[in-house]
Amino acid sequence: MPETHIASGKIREVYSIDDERLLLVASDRISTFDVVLPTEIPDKGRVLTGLSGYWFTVLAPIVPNHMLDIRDDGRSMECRRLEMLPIECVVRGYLAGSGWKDYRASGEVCGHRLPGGLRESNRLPEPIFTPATKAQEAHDENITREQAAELVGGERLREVEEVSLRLYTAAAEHALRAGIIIADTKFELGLDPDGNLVLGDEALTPDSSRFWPADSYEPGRAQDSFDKQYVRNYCETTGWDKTEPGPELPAHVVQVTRAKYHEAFERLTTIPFPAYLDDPSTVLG
Ligand code: Q0N
Repeated sequence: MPETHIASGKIREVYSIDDERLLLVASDRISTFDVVLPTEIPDKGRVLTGLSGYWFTVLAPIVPNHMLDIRDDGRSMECRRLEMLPIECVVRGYLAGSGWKDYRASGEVCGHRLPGGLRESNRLPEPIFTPATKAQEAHDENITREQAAELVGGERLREVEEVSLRLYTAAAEHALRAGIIIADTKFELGLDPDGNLVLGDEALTPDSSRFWPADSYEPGRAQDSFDKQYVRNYCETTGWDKTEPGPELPAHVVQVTRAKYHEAFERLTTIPFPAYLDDPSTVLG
């Protein structure tokens, strides 16, 4: 069955299986400061595919998803082909990244007026839906509800917002019990042939979300990344100017980072990672 390559992301590849199905393949590549590094992190793609599969399984009562199966390699997910909506569905539970920047400049994030006096990384009074455009190469751009409604329609937008907030809230509660703060996350939703809303892409991985270690959480500063902090700290010691090409990573940085991915998988799923490698369908419930 010759699958044809149809798209590449920085980290993942998309193949066509047939008219109804796609194959999403997660590589072991890692990016930092928006640059893909020349050194891979072994198992990273398997961890992210397994985590996505786990979340799709536990969150299926909230919304159906595109997952059909995870292949025996543990890094490839067979998916239903959807008609993807032209917005990124971002949910923020904490003030970080462009949300913090926008709040500092205007007191608002994507049209949500927030209380005064919030500090960087503070938890928000309640999670907010902050849609963004899908930029091809450049950074996704935050848009207002009104702009998002022009892209998907007002009624669909209300459905997408409610589903996104319920997904984030359920996942963030689960993760916090495992000692991981999911500060924010990005969902991609699509429509099946009957027009039903379906969750696609990867979901609630450290590449599509900000994962912070709960035990060192301290508002008033930027937080450490659960998975990439050791890589970032190493990169800062090299004098790298954060343009292509990035630095090679030494073996100790690879090993510490690989262990962080294993740890995130095991804390969130309570499944030993070797058991996933032995049989990836263990995350499918
Ligand atoms: C699709 N993207 C953008 C992989 C993900 N279920 C689907 N049906 C139709 N199209 C897509 C999906 C999904 N998922 C979504 N590309 C195709 C996100 N990509 C970026 C590269 O890595």
